[in-house]
Amino acid sequence: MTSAAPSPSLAVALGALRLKNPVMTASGTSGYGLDLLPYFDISALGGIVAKSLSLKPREGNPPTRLAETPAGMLNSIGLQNIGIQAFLDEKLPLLRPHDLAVIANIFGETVEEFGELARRLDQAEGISAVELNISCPNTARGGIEFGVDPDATARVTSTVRKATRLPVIVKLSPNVTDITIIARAAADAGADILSLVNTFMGMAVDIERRRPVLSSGSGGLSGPAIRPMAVHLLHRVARAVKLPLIGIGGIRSGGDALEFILAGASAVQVGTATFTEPAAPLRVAREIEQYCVRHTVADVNQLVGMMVPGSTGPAPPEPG
Ligand code: RRO
Repeated sequence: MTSAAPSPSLAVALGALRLKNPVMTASGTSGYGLDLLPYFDISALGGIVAKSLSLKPREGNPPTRLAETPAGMLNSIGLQNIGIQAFLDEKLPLLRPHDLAVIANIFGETVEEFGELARRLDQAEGISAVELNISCPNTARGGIEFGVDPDATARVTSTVRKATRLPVIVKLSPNVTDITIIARAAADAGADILSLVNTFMGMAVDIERRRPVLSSGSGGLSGPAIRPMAVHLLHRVARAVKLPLIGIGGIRSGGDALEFILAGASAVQVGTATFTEPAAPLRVAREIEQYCVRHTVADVNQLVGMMVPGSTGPAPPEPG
C-alpha cells in the first residue's frame, strides 16, 4: 500500500517577515488588497502589498494613465492614493480579520516624509512590514529620484530604519546603470529585505495623433515583457548582497515565480497579471506547490537560489 506524500511546506521567513507561502500581490495592482475580496479568500496568500501611501491624499495624473503594449502594460498613475491616515482608519481595520501579512508601501517627496510615514505605521496594529517606494517612475519629486542615487537610497533607508521596528523592504528601480550599487547602499543603510523590480521606463506613441499614448509622455512598463530582465537583475543582486529578496516582474504562473526563486528570491509579488485575472496570485501559489510535489521538494526554501552550480556563468565584476 502506498501513502500519499505529505504536502510540501511553503512557509518562508524573510528575516522577521514570516509568510505562509511565498506569494504576495504587488503594490499598486489591487488597491489596498480589498479589491480582491470578491474573487477569492486573500488569507490563502502570503501577503498583500498595498498601493503606495503618501502623507496627504493624491489624485494622481490625468488620463490617459494606462496603455497595453506587447506582452505588457504602461502606466502613469502618478501615485494616486487616499493618504496614510485614511488607510489606517478605513482600510487597515478591514484587512485585520484576514490571516496574511499586510505590507504598507510608502512614498515620500523628502527623506523626512519617509521617516514620518514609517513612524505612523510603527504605531499601527496589523502591519507586517514597510516597503519603501524609491522607484516610482511617475513623479517629478521623490520616487525614482532617490532610487537612482546610492547616497539618497542610504539616507531614506537609514531614516526609515530609525523610525520603525517593522521589517524594512527597499523596492529597487531597474532604471539604473548598476542595480547592485543601489542594492548594497540599501543593505548597508539597514534594509532587511530588497524587492525588485519596479517598472521599466517606457513610451508608446499614438501615430495617428502623433502624441504619446500616456498623458504624461512616458510611464512604467510591467508584465511578461519585463520578466527576463527582472530575473536577470534579481540574480545579479542575489550574488551582490546577503539580504532576503522578493522577485517582481511579469509573473503569471508558478513556473514564472520559480524562475525568480531559483535565481535567489525567497518570495515573489504578482502584479499586472491581476488586471486580467484577479485570482492569479492564488493560482501562482498553487502551481508552486504542484511543482514541489512533482519534484519531491519537501520545503520551498530548498529551491531558493538553487540553480545547478556552474550553470549561471561567471560572477559579474565588482563595481568601481
Ligand atoms: O503610481 C504610479 O504611477 C506608479 C508607482 Br507609485 C510605482 O511605483 N510604479 C509605477 O509603475 N507606477
